[in-house]
Amino acid sequence: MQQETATTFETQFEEEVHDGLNAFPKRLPSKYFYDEIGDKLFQDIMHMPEYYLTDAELEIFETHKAEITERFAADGQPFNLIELGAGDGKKTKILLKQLSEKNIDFTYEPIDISQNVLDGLESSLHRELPEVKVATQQGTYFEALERINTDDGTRKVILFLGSNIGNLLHEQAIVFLKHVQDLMQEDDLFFVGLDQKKNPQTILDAYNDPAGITAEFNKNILRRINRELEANFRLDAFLHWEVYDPETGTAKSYLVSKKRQTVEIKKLDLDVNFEAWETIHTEISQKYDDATVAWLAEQSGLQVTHQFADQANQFKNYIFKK
Ligand code: AVJ
Repeated sequence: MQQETATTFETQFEEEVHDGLNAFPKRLPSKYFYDEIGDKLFQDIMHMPEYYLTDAELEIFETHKAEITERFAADGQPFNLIELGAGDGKKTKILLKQLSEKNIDFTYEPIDISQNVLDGLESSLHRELPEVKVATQQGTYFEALERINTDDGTRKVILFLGSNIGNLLHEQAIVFLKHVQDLMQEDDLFFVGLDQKKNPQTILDAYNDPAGITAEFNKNILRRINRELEANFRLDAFLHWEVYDPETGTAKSYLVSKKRQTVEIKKLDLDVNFEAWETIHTEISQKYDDATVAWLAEQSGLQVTHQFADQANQFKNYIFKK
């Protein structure tokens, strides 16, 4: 039996920061980028010319909204349109508008970790599309998935946009997809946005912009540790570094210590030593191709039934069923 550690943690954040910075090589989970400042920085990223993902998915929705929503509506029975990690809903609104113009009966159920984000989304929807039925749910994907599990049997169309699944290694993505698969009924659909393999330079530019917004976003995790765990990371003593492996399709973000230094994290009672040029791995952003998507689906008990691409084939949205 493994021995219990003496340290107990108040939050999962404390535990993951502790474990990640004691590991070799060091790592921190990208989900902790998203506090109030991080949400704002990600909004800025989505508006950068180099971050092609958002515009490409928007183009797909504009071009294919008729076919996409027809497939969602299928048999004409009412359905729940559930979105995992809804954010500002900018892209989804294109589909919501199309569905409502076609008088299709559905309820939009956006799920997000941030109540703040959900409140903003709900009020903008009441203003822009007052006829759309909205039921927001606050929570993590997995809490949300549990709630989906206990619903009333109405047909489900689950949205997971923006290549959000790309933050997961294939192995973790399969666990996630299996969860979703397990909660799906025969006629339910799963609509997923996945960024595609492309010119490696385009990917590096998207994750290493000259204005340094992505660097700020990456370093925000240090800012957050400073604030929430009483630490003294100096943000200018770390470098944002991006690599992309065109063979595996994995983009990786690092924070690199520019010098030998020690950082104190008071709330964890921890001193973290960095050698000069030592790394913290903070994020992966996986890129896909059709063969990899088919393999992931097969591993998770899903099938790809349709796919939609932008003109330049930068990004694709796939419809999966059980
Ligand atoms: C929100 C996970 C899709 O990986 O492309 C943007 C986050 N990181 N720039 C991505 C992100 C750096 C983004 N996702």
